[in-house]
Amino acid sequence: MIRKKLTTTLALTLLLLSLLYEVRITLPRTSYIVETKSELTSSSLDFNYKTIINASDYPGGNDTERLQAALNDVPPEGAIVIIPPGVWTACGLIAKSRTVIQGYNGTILERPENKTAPFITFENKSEFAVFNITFNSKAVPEAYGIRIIDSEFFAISYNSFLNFEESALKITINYDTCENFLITHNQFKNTNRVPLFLFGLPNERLIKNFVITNNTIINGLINGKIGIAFVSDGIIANNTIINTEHGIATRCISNIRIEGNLIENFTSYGIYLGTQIGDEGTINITIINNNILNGYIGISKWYGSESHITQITISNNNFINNSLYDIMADFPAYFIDNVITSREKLIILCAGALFKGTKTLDGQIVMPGDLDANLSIDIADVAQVAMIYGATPEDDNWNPDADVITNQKVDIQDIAYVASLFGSSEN
Ligand SMILES: [Ca+2]
Ligand SMILES: [Ca+2]
Repeated sequence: MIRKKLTTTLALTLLLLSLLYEVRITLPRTSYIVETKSELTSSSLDFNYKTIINASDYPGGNDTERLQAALNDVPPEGAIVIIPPGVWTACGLIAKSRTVIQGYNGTILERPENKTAPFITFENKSEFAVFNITFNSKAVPEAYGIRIIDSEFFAISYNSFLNFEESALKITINYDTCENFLITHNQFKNTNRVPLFLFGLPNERLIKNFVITNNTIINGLINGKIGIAFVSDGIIANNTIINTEHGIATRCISNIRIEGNLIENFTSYGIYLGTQIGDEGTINITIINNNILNGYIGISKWYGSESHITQITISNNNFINNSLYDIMADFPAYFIDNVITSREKLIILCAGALFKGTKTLDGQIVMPGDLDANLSIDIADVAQVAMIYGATPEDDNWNPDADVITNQKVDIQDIAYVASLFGSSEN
């Protein structure tokens, strides 16, 4: 009965969370509450279990045994397992439902020698959290941090993940769903191979209803990024990703908002919208108010060859100083009021990519198809493109601006694109 009530509360909370993304977690002495705040409303994900378990009270041959004994002692109605400050050399822990694992004042879990098991695994569990613990994987290959499988109603917050060569936090499904969860205020440092990873199953959206906010990823040149694949109904907001290979990597996602993230100094793609054969594709994505700076390509589809990408809005972002392109528009989307470094840093490869209010750093409007630069698409623009129909860079009359859908040829796609914009204006 108690559980049912709690679950109902949590369900309501997470419904609200799907609309919110400013998440604050408070950790008073005996109450563990994940709170959300916004101008509209507030709510909480409440882990206020009455039983407190102190891991120091448990005997064992090593720290793994002691911590596991403490976790085994969590009663069905739930408990808060406190791991006191200090270095605990432990991994391979298995946690139950209704368990809050709580560190404080510098609780560190360090990977034991010659062990590659995840630090903690939650499989088919609900109503749990991990707060305030530093995990140091000591750069051991193929060793994960926290693994969460087929679970719901959980929070992973205020932790530090150091020196991981495999996903520090990986959320997957085997048979069931993973839903209603928060990942907030964690720090990932020197973490490679997708430190924050949500990976569902193709053509399913069994990972859903999540909020990923205020996390920091620093240093991860081997596939360091936030990765989400085959997921739906989530928010990725206000995260900082610096010195990595990518920023936010997606593949086949639905109903996702990517907002207010800082992605800086990446060697490959800032944000990409990957696809995969056999999946329904990427649908209804809003990418807004992000800063994507000093990388290689700011935004692109990049991954996969399928083109089922629809209802994408990319607005009010800064794509600045990316060495190849700020925007590689190889997917259909509405690009609205974005700032790029210069005209040359925008390439359009897909006729479904439409632009409004794009500006360069020095304030110039970039209006693809406006060949005479009068900030409106009129008959003169359409005529200029049509006049050199068939031209390639070898021809005397070649005009790269007429090759709007860039393929080194002025063809029917270019004419159709400009004609479809007929009458539009940036004035
Ligand atoms: Ca014009
Ligand atoms: Ca062309």
